[in-house]
Amino acid sequence: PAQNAADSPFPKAELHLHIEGTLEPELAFALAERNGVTLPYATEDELRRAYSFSDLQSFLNLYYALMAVLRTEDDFADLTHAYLARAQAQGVRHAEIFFDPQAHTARGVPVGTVIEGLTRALDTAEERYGITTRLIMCFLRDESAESALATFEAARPYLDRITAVGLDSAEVGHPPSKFKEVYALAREAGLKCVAHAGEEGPPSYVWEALDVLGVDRVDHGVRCLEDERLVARLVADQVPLTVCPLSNVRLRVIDELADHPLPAMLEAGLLVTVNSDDPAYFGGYADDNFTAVRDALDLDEETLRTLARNSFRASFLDEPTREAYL
Ligand code: ES4
Ligand code: ZN
Repeated sequence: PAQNAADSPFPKAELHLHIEGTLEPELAFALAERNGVTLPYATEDELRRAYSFSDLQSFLNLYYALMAVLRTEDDFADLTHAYLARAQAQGVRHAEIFFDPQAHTARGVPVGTVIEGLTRALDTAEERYGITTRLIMCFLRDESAESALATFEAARPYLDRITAVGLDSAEVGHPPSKFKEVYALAREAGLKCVAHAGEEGPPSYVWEALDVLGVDRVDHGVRCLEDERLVARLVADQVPLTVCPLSNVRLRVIDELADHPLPAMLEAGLLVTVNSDDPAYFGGYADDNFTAVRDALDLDEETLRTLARNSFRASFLDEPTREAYL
């Protein structure tokens, strides 16, 4: 019988996943109770009803508010274990995980608490879940360049646990060039570089991510299609784009999944991957995104395999490990 992606998900790498975006209502309430934090929602159902977004900012407001429950190393470790268990069930064999240190340091949680908690869980991931992992430290682009620099310096003692830096949060009005200096420091320290660009922001932000920040991958990047020269550049250099289909629908970057430019992006020769972004908020984890695009866009098995292969090609795994998946 034909394999059903839902009950036998094929191996894939997840390259665009915010760990704070995996906070499910159930865990949010459990951690609120454990930490004596009062949430502005009475029940899990009431919270779930708030998951209706009009744009990126309307989502970010809830995303940052719910983080109030994350306070201790245990909280970050529990959050990470919950994600890894779900990812394993979805065929994820490798995960490159974003975290937002400033969203926690701003609430008085030291960056060391965040990183120690995350890595305590991640250190068990290969053995317990069969998932290799990397950590990507993101700067909040709607905070200042100085704040990003201070965050990078505060994280220096932990850089051996961090593979790359990234850039996220409210995009429009905060072009990549604002963070030129901290990206130069990150590269000097031997880190890879990625940045969200071309989600809500214009193609010029993708150009800046490439030419000013020197990114190795672009997160989202779907608006690149508005600029023919940019597409040609991304294709020529095979710069990976970490596309998040369910996220794009929930944040109204596109109207509905059937209109998603994923097929056009593949057709153009772009190195596209499928990812879940903030799965607790957007209605699905890694394989749920694969299944959703398969059904909405009528993708054949070969295309799904290409997308899965792309996810390993685009990863920061070492060459031999990557090759073994291709
Ligand atoms: C995010 Cl979907 C998205 N875009 C930008 N920043 C983010 N942080 C968490 N999810
Ligand atoms: Zn994202």
